Amino acid sequence: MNSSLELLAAMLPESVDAALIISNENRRYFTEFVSSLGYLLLTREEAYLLVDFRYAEAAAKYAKGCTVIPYKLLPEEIGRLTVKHNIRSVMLEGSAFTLNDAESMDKLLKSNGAESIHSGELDKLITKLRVIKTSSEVDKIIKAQRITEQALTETLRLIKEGVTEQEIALELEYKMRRLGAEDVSFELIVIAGEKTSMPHGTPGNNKIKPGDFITFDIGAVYKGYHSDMTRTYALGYVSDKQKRVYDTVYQAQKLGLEAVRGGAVCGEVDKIVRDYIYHAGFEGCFGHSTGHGVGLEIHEQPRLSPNEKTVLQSGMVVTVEPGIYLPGEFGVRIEDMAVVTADGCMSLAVLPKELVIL
Ligand SMILES: [Mn+2]
Repeated sequence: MNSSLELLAAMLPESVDAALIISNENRRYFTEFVSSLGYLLLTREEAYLLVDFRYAEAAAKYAKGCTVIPYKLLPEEIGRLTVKHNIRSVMLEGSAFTLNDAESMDKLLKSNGAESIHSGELDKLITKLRVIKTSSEVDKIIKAQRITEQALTETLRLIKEGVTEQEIALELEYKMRRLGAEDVSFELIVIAGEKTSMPHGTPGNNKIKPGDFITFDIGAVYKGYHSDMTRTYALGYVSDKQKRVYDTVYQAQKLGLEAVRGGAVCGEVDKIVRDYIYHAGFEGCFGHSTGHGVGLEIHEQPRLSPNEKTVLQSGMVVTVEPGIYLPGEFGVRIEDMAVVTADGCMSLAVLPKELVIL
């Protein structure tokens, strides 16, 4: 077993003999093996990765810390391992099973004398491990971030009046992949003008014109790890109101990063950012959370949202991304990722955040 599997095995409650992990992200987290299907069965003594013919050769070569078993009939292998390790109870990864799959797994385990547990506890144990990033995980997130920043820097040179949001988004994605990204973190958000008031607007044929804000909410995936960043630029000139909104978001984002540190409560970080925006005269114009964890998934624990009681710990990676959105006019969002340390945080972005007029 490798260290992450050993940690999880040690966390299993006494009443439980095994855990069954089936989500792509968690199989990858524990074995480093990438596949679209597979069953990771963990007992206290041993970890097994059950894969079908498509992944048999690759898994034997690349999966870490587990015994790879290629299966023809899954029930036979599960049955054999249940008997071999005298498994009486198995925790299922509740968030990954559909109702139908859980029902079949319950039946299969029951026919081998084992009961399945759907308490959600396994998911909580895995989250507890994944929420604290190792230095090698942080390195991958930083690499994904650098790819994003370089692609954006190169793409900014192409921005001029008349270029469409979609053209810019395509260019960005192409550049990210050329720079080594295996994917984009999500459908890239490149929106301009009035559309910037929609936090998750999608790029279209809208042509960029002078006086527009252009919002980039973008990220790349590197070795499974995501990056997430938002910058808002202007073309040609800005109005006084645009400038005031930008400055407010800029200050709020700075305050948020200053509040992120080991021991801080997530909801309190959110409150500092939100209060600042509301007191600046924009109450009701910031309707989403201040931030979220990032890693093998783009949105992970912890959440920097109102009243969230989770306490930040060293090694967590979170975004800080306040925004102000004025429907029918424009919006501004600024977002960085930061890794939490004992007495503060280290921002993972190097691109400046002061208002840039292209
Ligand atoms: Mn984000």
